Amino acid sequence: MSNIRMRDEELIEGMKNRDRKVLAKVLSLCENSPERANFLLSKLEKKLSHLIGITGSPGVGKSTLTSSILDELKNKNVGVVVVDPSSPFTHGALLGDRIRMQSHATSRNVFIRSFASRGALGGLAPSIFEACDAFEAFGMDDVIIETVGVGQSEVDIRNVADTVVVVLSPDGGDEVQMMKAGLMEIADVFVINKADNPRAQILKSRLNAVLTMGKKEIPIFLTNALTREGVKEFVNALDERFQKMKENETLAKRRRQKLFHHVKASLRRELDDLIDKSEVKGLVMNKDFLELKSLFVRELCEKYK
Ligand SMILES: Nc1nc2c(ncn2[C@@H]2O[C@H](COP(=O)(O)OP(=O)(O)OP(=O)(O)O)[C@@H](O)[C@H]2O)c(=O)[nH]1
Ligand SMILES: [Mg+2]
Repeated sequence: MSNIRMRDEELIEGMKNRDRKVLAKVLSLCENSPERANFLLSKLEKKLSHLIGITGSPGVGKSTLTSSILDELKNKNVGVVVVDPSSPFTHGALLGDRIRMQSHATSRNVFIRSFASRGALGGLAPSIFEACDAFEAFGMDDVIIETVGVGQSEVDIRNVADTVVVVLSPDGGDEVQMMKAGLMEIADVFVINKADNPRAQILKSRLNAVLTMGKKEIPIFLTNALTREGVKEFVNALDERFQKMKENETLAKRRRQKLFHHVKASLRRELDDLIDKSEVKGLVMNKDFLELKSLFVRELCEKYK
């Protein structure tokens, strides 16, 4: 693994020079050839970006909120990953995402990339880890990851982001039911979007009542993503939270957890590839269970000797 191919050198140089075309290529590598991306990215210094996960049910306003966050973060370099849901009922909204975010797409300091999701309800693809590394290597201040659904996939936003923002909206039917179903455990911050809806206040008091039963203190923000009302306050709070996380042990702890899950996802992926390839090559023929198992383990050990 020690030789750097010429092409890799070019990519590394391009990343150092903050060449957006090269970033696009590296992000494609993250998706299609993640182990090569991991290798390349290990050669680059990384900025400690604030990795912000934005999650919540379809249609609560995650993309609109992301757009208004970008408006507030004008002086910062920001990477955005929109997880492309494979679920058919969100396809219309996805087109909307593109149109809404287009105003930012041409901005020099914002880079938006959509990623295919793996879970049926649009969880996170394992290569999200590499994508975050790529944005950090590019020197982004913040990275926003928009994803639909919680706990639907093998890779959870909680294991990727430094801060998980759970967005709720008053027009979603049984939001409080959803909170009980696991959102409370993963939320670091709640946003009740569509605050222009009078029921937003009711949702806030109900959420407050649920939260008082929990152990940790989770702030709630009310926003109108369309008019940007409440967004500045929310963005400032995110910034303050990140500064605090850096000062105390929380960020280091989250990053250790992220690293663990990154390695796990990467090993799983490699083992899967190895097993699939062995089958194609016919290596699985005439071997019994233990022989095959040790063959795969040996192959993987050989690679990392
Ligand atoms: N009234 C009101 N409408 C909003 C607000 N924020 C977003 N919307 C609208 O809600 C709809 C859904 O917004 P999106 O930003 O696409 O929601 P999303 O959560 O990204 O949706 P998915 O990506 O499909 O999960 C759009 O029609 C938005 O214009 C808000 O604060 N108030
Ligand atoms: Mg969206």
